[in-house]
Order: sequence, then C-alpha cells, then structure tokens
Amino acid sequence: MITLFHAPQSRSSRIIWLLEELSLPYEIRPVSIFRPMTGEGQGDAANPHPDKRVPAILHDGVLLAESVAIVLHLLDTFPQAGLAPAPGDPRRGDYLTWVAWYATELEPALFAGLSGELSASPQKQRGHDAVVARLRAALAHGPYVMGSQFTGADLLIGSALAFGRRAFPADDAIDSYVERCRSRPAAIRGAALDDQSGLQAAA
Ligand SMILES: N[C@@H](CCC(=O)N[C@@H](CS)C(=O)NCC(=O)O)C(=O)O
Repeated sequence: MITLFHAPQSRSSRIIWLLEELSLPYEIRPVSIFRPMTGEGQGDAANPHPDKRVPAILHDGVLLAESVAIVLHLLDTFPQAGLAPAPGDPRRGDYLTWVAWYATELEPALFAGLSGELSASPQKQRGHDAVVARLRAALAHGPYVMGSQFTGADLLIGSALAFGRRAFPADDAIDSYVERCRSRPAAIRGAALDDQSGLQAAA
C-alpha cells in the first residue's frame, strides 16, 4: 500500500499526478505544512517526513521523503508504467541526468529567477542561462526532454515550470511543453484530486 502525505498546491501535488500515471491503489493523507508566503500553517505531527515537509510517502512501511527519491523509487518499482528507462537501458544515463539536473540546476535557477537575485550575481545568472539553454536545446527535438517518451524527468521538470514559469524568459517551446505535460489525463486527474484534498484539509 502507498500512502502519500500531501498538502494542497505544493510539491506533493505532482506525486498525486505520478500515482495517477501508475494506476495503483493509494491513499492521500492531508497534512499541514508551514507556508512561508503567508506565514501560516505548521509542521504536522502526523507527517513522517523528517523536516515535516511534503511530499513523503510510505510504501509498504518504507518511508521516502524528497520528490526525486519518490519518482525514482516508484518508477523503478512499477516499470510497467513505462515512465523510466530501466538499468541497462542505454537511455538510463540520460534519464538520471535529467532527474538530477532538475534538482540541482533547474530548482536553484527557478528560485533565483523568482527572487530577482540574478542581476546581483553573475554566477547565478550563468547557471540560469545554462538551464534555459539546455531546456531549449532539448525541446527543439521534443516533445519531451528525452525526445518522444514522457518520463519521470518530465513530471518533475514540467511541474516545476508550471509553478515557476515566470522565473524564465518567454518562450513558445517552453510554454507548449508545460501545457503538454499538464494536459496528460493523469495530470488532469491529479489536479482534480489535489483540489479535493484541499477541501478535506480545510474541513
Ligand atoms: N526538495 C524537496 C522540497 C520539499 C518542500 O520544500 N516542500 C514544501 C512544500 S512545496 C514544504 O513542505 N514546506 C514546508 C516547510 O518548509 O516547512 C522535495 O522536492 O521533496
């Protein structure tokens, strides 16, 4: 059994999308988190995440916290979804590179872009430019970052871009990519469930 510890409109929303892609039974356990934008909310004693953040999952009693760990674990454990090249597949290196790139390059560039820090830091501007260049180069061959196959890397990258699109320059290819990712049937179902869990959490 898979239990997702979730707060609406957060990084755990995309794990609902992931679970919908997998068509597995799972349970959503709404938890409260600290919301830095409003100063509201607080860590929830019922949340097993070591920092009381989301997402976290319990899968048959095993705890995974961190979006990347959850994506890698679930897509390797349930390969029938076809969303991750398996070890030994020649595309595995590209896949792992994109997943790691999301966490170590895209996320910092996104938050640097949103916070307006770029003009004061040539180093951050350089990283930000490199992220945009790599994305544009990949999408020139799209429709997904690895080409024709949608993978867990797209789920991470597409959901982060949907959240922080204004951190990056206007670009039709990036806009179409975000739309392509979030119009997947599983993403639409995930968004509907995210809203419902919001109602539950508020109740
Ligand atoms: N790198 C983590 C980030 C998790 C994270 O920051 N989650 C936010 C919600 S989007 C959170 O739980 N914040 C509450 C807090 O910082 O206490 C991941 O992707 O899993």
